[in-house]
Amino acid sequence: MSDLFKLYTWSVSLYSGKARAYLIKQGIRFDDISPADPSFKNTIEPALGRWIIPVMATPDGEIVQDGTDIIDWFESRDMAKTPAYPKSPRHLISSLIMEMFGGEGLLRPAMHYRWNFDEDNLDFILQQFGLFAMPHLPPEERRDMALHAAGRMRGAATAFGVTPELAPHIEAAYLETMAELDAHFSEQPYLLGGAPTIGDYGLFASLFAHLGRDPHPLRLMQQKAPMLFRWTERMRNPSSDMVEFIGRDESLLPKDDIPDTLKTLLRRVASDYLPEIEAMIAFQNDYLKTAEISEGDIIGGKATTRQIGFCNFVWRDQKVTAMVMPYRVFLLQRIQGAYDALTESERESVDALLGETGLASIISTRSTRRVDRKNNREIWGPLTS
Ligand SMILES: N[C@@H](CCC(=O)N[C@@H](CS)C(=O)NCC(=O)O)C(=O)O
Repeated sequence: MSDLFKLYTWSVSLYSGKARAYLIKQGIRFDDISPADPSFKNTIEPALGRWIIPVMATPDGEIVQDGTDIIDWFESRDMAKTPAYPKSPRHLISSLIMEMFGGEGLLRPAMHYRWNFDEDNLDFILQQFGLFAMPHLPPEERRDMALHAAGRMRGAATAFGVTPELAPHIEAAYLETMAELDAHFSEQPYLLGGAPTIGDYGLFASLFAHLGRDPHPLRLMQQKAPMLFRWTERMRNPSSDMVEFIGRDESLLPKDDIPDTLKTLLRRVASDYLPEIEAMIAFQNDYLKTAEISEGDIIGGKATTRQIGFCNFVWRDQKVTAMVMPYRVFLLQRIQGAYDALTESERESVDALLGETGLASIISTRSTRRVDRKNNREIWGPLTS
């Protein structure tokens, strides 16, 4: 039996990047395997009840789906070289917030910049989708099938709120966000100093496979945010890759310090993602009032369901409609759980930071029922109020 971990991924997959970057940074020996490999259909899919990546298979045959769960598998076994979860309170909470923002809050620009720039992107995307999904077919046969899959994913973009009316706003917001990320990574190698933490891995989801790899947004990043681009290289390098930060070591910033450039990014989460979080929780709490649910039920009734409905909210004076995905509540609860576990004085210092950055309600906006994960899927947990 191989002693290597297997990671079922492909490079075009947003969430795969998060898990892969973690394994690379921790020096864990693994093989990237395509889900087109027969073992995926024969072993992984039946175990999960759905087609989804990334999936990790451990040398003992354990199967773990989900970027965060893959990271936590190693963290809970003390196998991390540089732990993903900072020990000090403000570092921990801001890193968890950026995890959620990177994987979920940046999905609108990630989908927009992949699917709405066909002239620059489409040939490359179809070639890549065909290559990874159907490596056994001759290249000329792959394109038609990839086109079919692409049609499905364009549809999914709309469900995330990517519409023609919103496109100029998504672009304006992304340009601002990119500039803020560029300013941060001009001063810090990673979000919190000299080593990556969970927030870096979360951000890497959107900022690599789509925004840092598809031709149109990649060029935009190289032209407008070269230090952000450097960070996307750094996150794929087993070394700390901080050549431009002479004299820096691999430790996090001292004294639980949050640099101003990170405060700016937290304000960005408040302006660009908090309205959606609040609308999502309001929708879910309403849904929970009438839905017939028992603790332990698979959310949506089957493993393949990702959303329970649509919520509306206002962002940049625009009305946005977007899917409500309980997985996001799971990520939100991680922030809230970490906060609840702090001492009173630690909470005070976190409260000051969240107050200053407009994020106070990220702690108070709570679901009336927990979203938990069991057997690699989201389930309804106990009532919380
Ligand atoms: N919460 C999951 C999300 C994984 C996910 O959405 N993966 C996409 C590819 S990037 C997928 O497999 N989608 C297939 C589908 O939804 O049918 C994670 O973080 O691993």
